[in-house]
Amino acid sequence: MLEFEPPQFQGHAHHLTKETYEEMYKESIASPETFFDKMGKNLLHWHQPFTKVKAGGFHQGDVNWFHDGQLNVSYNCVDRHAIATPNKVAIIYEADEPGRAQKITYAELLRKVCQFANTLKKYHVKKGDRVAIYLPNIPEAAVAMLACARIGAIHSVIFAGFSSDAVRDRILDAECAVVITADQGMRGGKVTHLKKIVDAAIEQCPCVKTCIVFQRTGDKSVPFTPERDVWWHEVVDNQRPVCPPEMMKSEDPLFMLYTSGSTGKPKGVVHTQAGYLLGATMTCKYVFDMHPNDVHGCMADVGWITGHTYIVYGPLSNGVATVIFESVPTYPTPSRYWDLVDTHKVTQFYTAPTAIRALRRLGDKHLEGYKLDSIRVLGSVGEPINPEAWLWYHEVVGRKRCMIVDTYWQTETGSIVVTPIPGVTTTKPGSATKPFFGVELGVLDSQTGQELVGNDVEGVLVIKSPFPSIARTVYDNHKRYMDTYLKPYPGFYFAGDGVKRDKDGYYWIQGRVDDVINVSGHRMSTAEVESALILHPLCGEAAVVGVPDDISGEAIVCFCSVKSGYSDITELQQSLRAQVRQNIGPFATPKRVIIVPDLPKTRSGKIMRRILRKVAAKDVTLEDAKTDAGIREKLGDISTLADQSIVKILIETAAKQ
Ligand code: 6R9
Repeated sequence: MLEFEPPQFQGHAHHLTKETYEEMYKESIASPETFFDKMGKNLLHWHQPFTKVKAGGFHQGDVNWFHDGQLNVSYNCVDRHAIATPNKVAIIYEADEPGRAQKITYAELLRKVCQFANTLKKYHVKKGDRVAIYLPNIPEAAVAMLACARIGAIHSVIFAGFSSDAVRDRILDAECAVVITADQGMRGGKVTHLKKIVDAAIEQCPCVKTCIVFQRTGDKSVPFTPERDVWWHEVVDNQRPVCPPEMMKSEDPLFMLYTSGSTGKPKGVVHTQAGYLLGATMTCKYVFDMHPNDVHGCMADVGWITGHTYIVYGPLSNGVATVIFESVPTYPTPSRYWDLVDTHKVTQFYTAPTAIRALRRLGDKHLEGYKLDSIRVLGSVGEPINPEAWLWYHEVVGRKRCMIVDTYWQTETGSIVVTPIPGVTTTKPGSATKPFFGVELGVLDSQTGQELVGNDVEGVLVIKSPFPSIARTVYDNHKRYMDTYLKPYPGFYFAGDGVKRDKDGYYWIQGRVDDVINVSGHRMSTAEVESALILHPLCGEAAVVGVPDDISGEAIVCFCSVKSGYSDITELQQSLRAQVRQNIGPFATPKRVIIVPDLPKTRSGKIMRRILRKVAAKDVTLEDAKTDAGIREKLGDISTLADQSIVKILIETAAKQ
């Protein structure tokens, strides 16, 4: 088994050493009140200091932290640095078009945030109101988020790859009166028609009164409804660049972000002010070993939790420069990331395994001539990273001198929960290693719910006690929060992932144990994709499974039984794929659609997905299908199926299509 000692840099002191880390971790678990009292006071600016650190728990679903304290998140992320270091760069905007980077200082950011906060007020947004943000990965997205935080509005950022139906559902669920978007988006040289998509969505959203439109491309043909729409530049430039921050109670909601679970309907996961900000700030400081002059390069999109925490809130709270990257790793060439790293002297670089695998496949020549010597920490997030990709990241990108942090966390955890620590942790490629401060993990037997103690065990991952940045509820549906996370194994937070704890107590995340598929780090539930397919006029029934994929980690395969009335099967498959794109977004496009006469169902009518998973992954072949014994050997017991003959038909059909 490969292991790597954490690198030490000449002339650079890490925040933590093996000794300080051990002591701090122990305290964070044994006396969380003392530990987080210090962290909360040292890392955040409080308007009204807290006296109570922690209350509530997983049994009742009433977790709360620092509840009598008051602060403002935008003050912590912007004002305090604008006061201390006004001319320091806060945001580096690396636009889609190469060579067009722009820098925004903390003083400038403060003015922009204030002007936008005043704009929101002008359109009657008040504390507690929900604001939808559907923007490309541009600084205005961060400005809009921070402006909401400044006045206490709850932002709901909707990733700009979602289709109009998905945008509509999210706006309606949160009853947003204001939507912020752009005329168009630019990604990898391609235009996306954001305003058109938003228009189609809000036609069906009577709650929307105002749509603020940022001019990203300046396209003249963009639709504009004067009674409802306003141009960002026209209204914002008129506002006063001063706006006093609203004082927020620690447990007031900061934002909501939709994520997929086992059912078709996305959940609006709610994060609160102080606990979330502390998690974001602490993990940036310790996991990325952030120092004042760092340039943090998180390549995610602000539309996902990684962008919220590690592009916007975490780095800005620490007062460093954060990169907002609008493009894709292969545009205009597969050297784009490395060009960006050398140009901006990026010190922490954070991306997803899917990008690492894709770049690895394209060859090392794209890294030739790049120094990459500014990087100290290389991070990975979103899905398990296979050891080959890890080693490539370490050797070819990190030149064997950087710390690799494989960080495991979720939309719901708000910030990183399992990770190596620079200067401290011996890494093993493929393992996210050990829990972060305040995080106590458990491994349970999925059937009995019994905790598996000791090392060398495998089961489902749970978190045993609340830490500051854990999500507090699902928007307008606390029952769903309880049912999804806290009821499955009472007293624990159920993460939905399988895990192994090895002989050294290292954690190896095994992927989801529920019906969630992870395509290039995008979380989707099988039920969500199935609901989209059913909307197709010819689709009778659909079952969706994930199959392993070399680049995207997993890919979507759909089995559909269809009504009569189609002539060309290829056309039908195309239109079913288009249906999913249209209903969810391009990132959810199925890799394959297999048209089948029927689905494999048990006598009680449940679809046996494990059969479909094996058929889709080609784990069972035509050769196996020749005999019952062959089928049984590959698929296990299928005796509970209502009609066992369907299995052979499925294997044959899948092989042909
Ligand atoms: C931050 C983020 C969460 C799910 C999570 C797990 C998978 C994330 C991982 C990882 C293995 C890692 N996941 N990081 N699996 N190793 N380092 O991705 O949030 O979009 O909510 O996804 O992603 O399955 O449960 P989110």
